[in-house]
Amino acid sequence: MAEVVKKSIDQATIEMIAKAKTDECNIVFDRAETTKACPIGAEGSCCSMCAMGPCRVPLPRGKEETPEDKKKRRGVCGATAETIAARNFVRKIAAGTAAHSDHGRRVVSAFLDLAKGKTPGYQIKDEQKLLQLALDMGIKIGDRSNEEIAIELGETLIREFGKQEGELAFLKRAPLKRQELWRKLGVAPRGIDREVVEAMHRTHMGVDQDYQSLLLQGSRTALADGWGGSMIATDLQDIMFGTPSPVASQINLGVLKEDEVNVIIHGHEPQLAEMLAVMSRDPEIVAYAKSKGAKGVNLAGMCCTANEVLMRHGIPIAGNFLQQELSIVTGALEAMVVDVQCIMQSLVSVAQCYHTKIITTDPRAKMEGAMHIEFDDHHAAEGAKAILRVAIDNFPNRKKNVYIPPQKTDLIAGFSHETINYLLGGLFRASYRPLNDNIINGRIRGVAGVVGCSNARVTHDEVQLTMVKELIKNDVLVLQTGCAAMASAKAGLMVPEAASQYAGEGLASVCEAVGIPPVLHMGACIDNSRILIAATAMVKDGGLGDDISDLPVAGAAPEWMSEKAIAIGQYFVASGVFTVFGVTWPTMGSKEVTNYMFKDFEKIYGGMWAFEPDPIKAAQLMIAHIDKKRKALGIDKSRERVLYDMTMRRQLEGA
Ligand code: SF4
Ligand code: MSK
Repeated sequence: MAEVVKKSIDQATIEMIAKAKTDECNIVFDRAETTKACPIGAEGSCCSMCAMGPCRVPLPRGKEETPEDKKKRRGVCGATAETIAARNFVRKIAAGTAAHSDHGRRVVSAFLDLAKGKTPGYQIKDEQKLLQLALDMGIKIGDRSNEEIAIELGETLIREFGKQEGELAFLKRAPLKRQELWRKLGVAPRGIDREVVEAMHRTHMGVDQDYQSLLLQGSRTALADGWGGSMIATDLQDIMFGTPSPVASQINLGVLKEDEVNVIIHGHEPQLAEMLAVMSRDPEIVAYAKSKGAKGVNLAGMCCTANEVLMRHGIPIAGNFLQQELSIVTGALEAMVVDVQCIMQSLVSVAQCYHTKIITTDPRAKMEGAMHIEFDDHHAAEGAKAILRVAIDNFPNRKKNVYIPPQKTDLIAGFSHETINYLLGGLFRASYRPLNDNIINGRIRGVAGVVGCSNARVTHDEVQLTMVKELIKNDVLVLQTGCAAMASAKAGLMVPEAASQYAGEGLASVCEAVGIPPVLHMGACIDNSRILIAATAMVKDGGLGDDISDLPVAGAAPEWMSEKAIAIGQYFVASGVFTVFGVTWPTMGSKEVTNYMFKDFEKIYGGMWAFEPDPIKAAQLMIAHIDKKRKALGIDKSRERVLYDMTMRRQLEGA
């Protein structure tokens, strides 16, 4: 058991790892032991951009690199270790940006179909956000119908992907100073697809061979993700499915039910998940489930799809990235329905140990051995029902080895930018002013975004949780998305009561007055764009400088694994945020490139990267950065404390 404990600190996960062993089912935690990470690839020193390679140019082991060693560290074409490390890094950014942005493109196309009346199952849920976004984009409202406005908005936004000149429209949402800096540096993205294609071109054999120039294109590509593809996806999803507001739910494998048909939705895009959420309660589907001996259909989420349907429907979450196989290991999962991103290919072989059906639904993401039921937005209800019937038909096939671990934890999610604005300022004076005031008076020391994945190379959930606890203990308000948010939620940090238990005195007093947890769930990976908007709102509300880089804020992805995390990190850095990653750092093979990103970037962007696998040390780096910014703003000494309690907020609203 001791050996199992090291793999995770989450009890449900620990129990399921042990069950997988008993059931002789090979899972990710086993493969992480048998398949060692390649140290040369991990440090970014392997180039496979042409057939004269792959060329490996690792740092010398066990000794300091001499100038002579450095000269020898070249590929067959002469590419230096610097060029190779930077090229590999920029390709990760391009892949991450492509993933988020292809998601965004699919959302725009669903939005256009909705506006044209081609998808009867969906409606415009947030009219106010539609009109606001249309105004932001310069679209005439007048007496036009919502549908007419939506068509023009969708057509305008779809052009953002293929635009060749100019700059992305959403860049205008950033603080003015930041926009000017991007223009001066030449990193303001022109079109989303254009930046990804140019990044792939410039990293091809024999093109851009100056690491600083390569990294500029890395920034431009990443900004096309954060202020482009991801932001478009978040905004249109809110319009179609509703802007999240606080919602209570539960998380962990204990949300699966012994007497119901369990269906997990896993992946990233919410269209299908939304329809499954509705159809799982359909009387015809419930009756069909009962006809097979189950009490009903129990829908739960996994990874970022889970965050999407949690935020809008309160659907419970079964777990984060490293728990996807384990939900099958319970023996109680009838179907896992997947779309795109973060879906382990091993799901099919794990399912063979039990009775689970793996159902792929997206033409871009098929899996050998899985059942494919292609989801079509135009016939969404029928598609969702067909999938649910497959799951229900599978209920009688459960084997004897069913065990659902009891762990499940309460959480509150749904802290969109709009919700935070309202909670802090009240309905009539929605604003970040009270947050800024509490930062200025020192009750809140700063704000940290802790995001990203779980990674089988470190103890599951431990790194995130240790970091988040250290931050809130030191009065840093934590905003979270993705699988990192789930680690905190499982540990009980996402309920208002966590404030008095885990947060420092100042942060706890603000959380108690407003009635919020000290760790706020802001959504899925693409919703990191909400954090950019929140940071911009803090700048615009005044008192904390005139750019994101002036704010006492920091970012982290302590258990990252996906290329999307690198794209996210780079757009945070290029937006002026100090960002710390854990686990491993993919340019370690070049000290020059790494130093450039860890030091010189600050002079260029006002934000920079850092790598620190120890979560306490990483949190302390973030706190030191926050304190540095507080000092620069002249708010390092606590001022008179103005706390907006409920009474004061009511007075404000009534004024
Ligand atoms: Fe080797 Fe150069 Fe080809 Fe890369 S591009 S594989 S360094 S020869
Ligand atoms: S799902 S990208 S493991 S956060 Fe977005 Fe989780 Fe990372 Fe996938």
